[in-house]
Amino acid sequence: MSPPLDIRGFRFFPGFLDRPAQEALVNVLRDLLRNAPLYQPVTPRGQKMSVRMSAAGRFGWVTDRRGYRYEPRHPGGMDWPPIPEEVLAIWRAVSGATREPECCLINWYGEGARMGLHQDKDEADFSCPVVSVSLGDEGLFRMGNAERGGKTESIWLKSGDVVVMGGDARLKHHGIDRIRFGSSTLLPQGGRINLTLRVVT
Ligand code: MD3
Ligand code: FE
Repeated sequence: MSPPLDIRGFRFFPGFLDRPAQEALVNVLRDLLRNAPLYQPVTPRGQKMSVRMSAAGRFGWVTDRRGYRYEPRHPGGMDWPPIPEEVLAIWRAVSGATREPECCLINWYGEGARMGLHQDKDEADFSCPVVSVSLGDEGLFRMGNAERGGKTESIWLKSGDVVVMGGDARLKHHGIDRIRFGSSTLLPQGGRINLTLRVVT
């Protein structure tokens, strides 16, 4: 495993998953999403998000009119499926954490979907990193600062890339400005999947 590239404390592992590993992961996720379907979350202010979401693990991150939070069940009422072994293996290889992730959030970006600059602050222990896995179309990832405003830096995340956000980077603002719809052949219908692995409690 090559050492990661460090940009503002975000640690990048470009091409961490080769094409066969990406395909195997998509097959696992296809099964998982049959049991925990993607849905369109609504912000506390009542805006539909452009990203569709689901999750695996003991908790899934959800948003609706009642607010942002982690929930032990899918909005449809079922338990979240377990985090697949293939995904846990990525966490163990790159996170440097002793704890196991309790949530694998699944974000699906169709044409035109984006995610505004935000911080991830709904977890209890910011000493644990967050690990992101990108699959499918490229996404323009913007990295900012722990405070609001200031300069930002962007990088295109490609299918198979893994990013670790720990230490100083854990509370930095970040978002996805846009995707290059159709830039990857991994997902036959196009789009981008991002997995984020988190310790919640
Ligand atoms: C930096 N997802 O789900 S992954 C999110 O590609 C989220 O779907 C984006 O931001 C996506 O919250 C970006 C990279 C990422 C994920 C979590 C972070 C960066 C992070 C948590 C803390 C700091
Ligand atoms: Fe985030």
